[in-house]
Amino acid sequence: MSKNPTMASAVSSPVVRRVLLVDDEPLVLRAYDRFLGARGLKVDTADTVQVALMRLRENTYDVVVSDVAMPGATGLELLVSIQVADPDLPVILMSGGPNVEDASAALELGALRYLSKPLDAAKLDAALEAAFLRRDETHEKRVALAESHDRTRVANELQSTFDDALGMLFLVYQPIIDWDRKRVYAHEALLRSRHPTLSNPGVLLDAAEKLNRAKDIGTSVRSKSGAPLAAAPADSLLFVNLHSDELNDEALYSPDAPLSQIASRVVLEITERAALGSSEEARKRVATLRSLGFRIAIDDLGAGYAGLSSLAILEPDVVKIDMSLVRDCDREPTKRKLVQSIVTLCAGLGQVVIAEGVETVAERDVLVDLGCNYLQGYLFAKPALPFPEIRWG
Ligand code: G
Ligand code: MN
Repeated sequence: MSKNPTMASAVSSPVVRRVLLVDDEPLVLRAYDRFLGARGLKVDTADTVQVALMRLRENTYDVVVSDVAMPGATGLELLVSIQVADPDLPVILMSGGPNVEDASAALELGALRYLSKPLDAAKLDAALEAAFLRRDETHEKRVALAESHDRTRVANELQSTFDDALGMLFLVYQPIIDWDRKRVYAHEALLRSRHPTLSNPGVLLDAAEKLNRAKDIGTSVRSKSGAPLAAAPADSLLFVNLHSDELNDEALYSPDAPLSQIASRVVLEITERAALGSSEEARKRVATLRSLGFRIAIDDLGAGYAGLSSLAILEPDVVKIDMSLVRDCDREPTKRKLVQSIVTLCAGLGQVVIAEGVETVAERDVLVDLGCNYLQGYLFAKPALPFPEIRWG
């Protein structure tokens, strides 16, 4: 950054402004953190979009200054999430390799500025000043106009961005293997989108939830996911993730629906990520799905949101152990004991157990030793277009 420490007036205002600074490069993060701190701003940092989203949930900021190119989700994806959650929060994007497509996408999606790195101090000051001005103006406007037309426009734009992403949705498939018999037990269909800014499935689902459109994603996934099954190994099953909102979608229960036609080969995965609603209601709905021929799996068992009570409520046919319990199970005795307990419990209940997210040979060997014969993870195959090769060795 060029050294030109002229203080912008809004930057030196008596209100302490809070900045969220996002960049995956530690050196850049530290340098800009210092620069902003020297201007009397209160700075929080994040080295990934995921961390940034967590900070945004926990704190209130006056501006977000974010890098564009980062591994995982990009600054543009962060921008979209912010536009969904708080369209009045100004976002300044910065890029080490600025290009016209990104710049126009950024501005179209509502970024306040798109700056190139290394940042020019005067330009950054001017952008911050504009951000704080806008923050104050929008705050006043909001108080005056509860129902702002701007908001409707932004919401409509977001709806249309989301519609575009929905139109570009496709599925990848990850094998679940039967280790003993060295064959494919099933494939899990996993959601992806070719949309340039809403491609990360987590960000897409987040946007869907905020727009109350999770059902629409489910409809698309359910209509597409079964198509490649004809080319899958005979008798192999298809695992499809259900969002809990889909349980309230009558279309899910139609005997004429595409998935219902192949229900005997389909296992529906349910998590408690969003609440299941009343347990009586969930029980009834799951019973209806079973009467159509579907089997039921509990997804992510052992993650924060999938509690043991879901076993009692849903009485699943299949239990998927979350990858947080699988990770390093060869080195962590407590994880081994937890896996062992789940395997024993599920064997007693006649349930199939699958370990998710297996990444190393050591994890695989421990899981097999513990009696967990069904495995899924990058060690065997990453999710890919139908159907990825399996590495057995
Ligand atoms: O919540 P659910 O279990 O459906 O999430 C599956 C996600 O986990 C997918 O997005 C998939 O890409 C990812 N995944 C699959 N196998 C592995 C793995 O071995 N390691 C990691 N880190 N992620 C995995
Ligand atoms: Mn799943």
